[in-house]
Amino acid sequence: MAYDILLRGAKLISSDLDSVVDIGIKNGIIVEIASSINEKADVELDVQGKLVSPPFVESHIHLDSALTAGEPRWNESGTLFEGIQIWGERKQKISIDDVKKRAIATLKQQAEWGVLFVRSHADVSEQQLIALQALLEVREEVKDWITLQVVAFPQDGIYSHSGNETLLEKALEMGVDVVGGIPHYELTREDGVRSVHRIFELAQQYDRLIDIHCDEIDDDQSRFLEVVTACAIRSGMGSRVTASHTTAFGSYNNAYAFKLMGFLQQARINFIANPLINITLQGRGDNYPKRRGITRVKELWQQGLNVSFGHDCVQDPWYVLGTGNMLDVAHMGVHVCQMTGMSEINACYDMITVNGAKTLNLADNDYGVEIGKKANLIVLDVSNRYDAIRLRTAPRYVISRGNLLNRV
Ligand code: 17E
Ligand code: FE2
Repeated sequence: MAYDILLRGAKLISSDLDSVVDIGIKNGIIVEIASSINEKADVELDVQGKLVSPPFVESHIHLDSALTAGEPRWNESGTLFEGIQIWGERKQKISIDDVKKRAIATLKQQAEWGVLFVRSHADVSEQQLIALQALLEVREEVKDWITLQVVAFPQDGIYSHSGNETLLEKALEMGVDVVGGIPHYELTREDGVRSVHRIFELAQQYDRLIDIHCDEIDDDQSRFLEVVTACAIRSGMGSRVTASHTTAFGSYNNAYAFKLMGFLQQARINFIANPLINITLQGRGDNYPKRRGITRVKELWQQGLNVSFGHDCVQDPWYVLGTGNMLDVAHMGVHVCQMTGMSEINACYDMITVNGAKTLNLADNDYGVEIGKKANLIVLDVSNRYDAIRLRTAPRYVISRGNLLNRV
């Protein structure tokens, strides 16, 4: 059998230091992995011991606001709340075309960096649901080369404005993959609790995943994670549930945090930390010492819970930098979470690959460099995860569904 693509001399992430393999791809599937393949192929890539990895997974980004930094004005305070205000002004002027252009430009940038699976939030607290409509159209338009999951994200809260709860349900009817929320930004603690219950109700009614912006604040009294945890335990939704940001977890006292860890062990929910943005956004009200504003990534990982890293933003009112390169995210994660041990650095790489795939609940045959799975993989110009994070270079090759996307 002639292969469509043959990779020669591939260093698989899972293998020990010096062994390399050949990988045969046919009709979009990895059909053979062996120490030496003698078949011919339309495209032969001699990768000379370079690292072959499953693609990067962007588990948390806001594509609707991407590439709007400075519009209509710069976020001078650098806080979450000024960001929400500025986006509130910018979203008065969005159109389907505007959102689609920026989202697709960002997705192309991401694919060049080897990202082939993305979960994006779409703000559904705008009356006409333009951002949502646009991202649902984008999901369809890009599906041959990148998988996009869309989260219905009520940026301004569900109960803070009348009509927002209805908009959230409408988003479910329109076909979002995931239900979101923002309990720490509801008007009262009670509203926040109620919003979490409502999100679980909707997720079960419509059979969708959950990903809640949860406790993204420095307030050590912001405790919606325990509500999410309780709902996850009682509903049995566990791994279909994600708590994003949870930065307040970094401010909780240890007695409370340890108790919560025990409950999290039962709940088995996923966590997403966004180190690039939360190191800049949080701690703005602090004098010195200044908090890092990140959830307890290392401890969650040590407890065997699933944690992934997201970019959150690429050039928007909350984070003006950003390129789409997940290795930048992992690099910042190593610093902010102080995960500099070798196994910790490797774990940070997993947080932008396999752990993200788990958070997204990807189908088993979509992800992983194994025989019989879809041919989604990247070749990095390094031979291990440590150098990948240290150097953060663009992939040499990106293969999506058996197609070679770039050839630098
Ligand atoms: N909205 C929000 O509530 N939090 C964020 N980090 C971003 C948008 C980017
Ligand atoms: Fe976010």
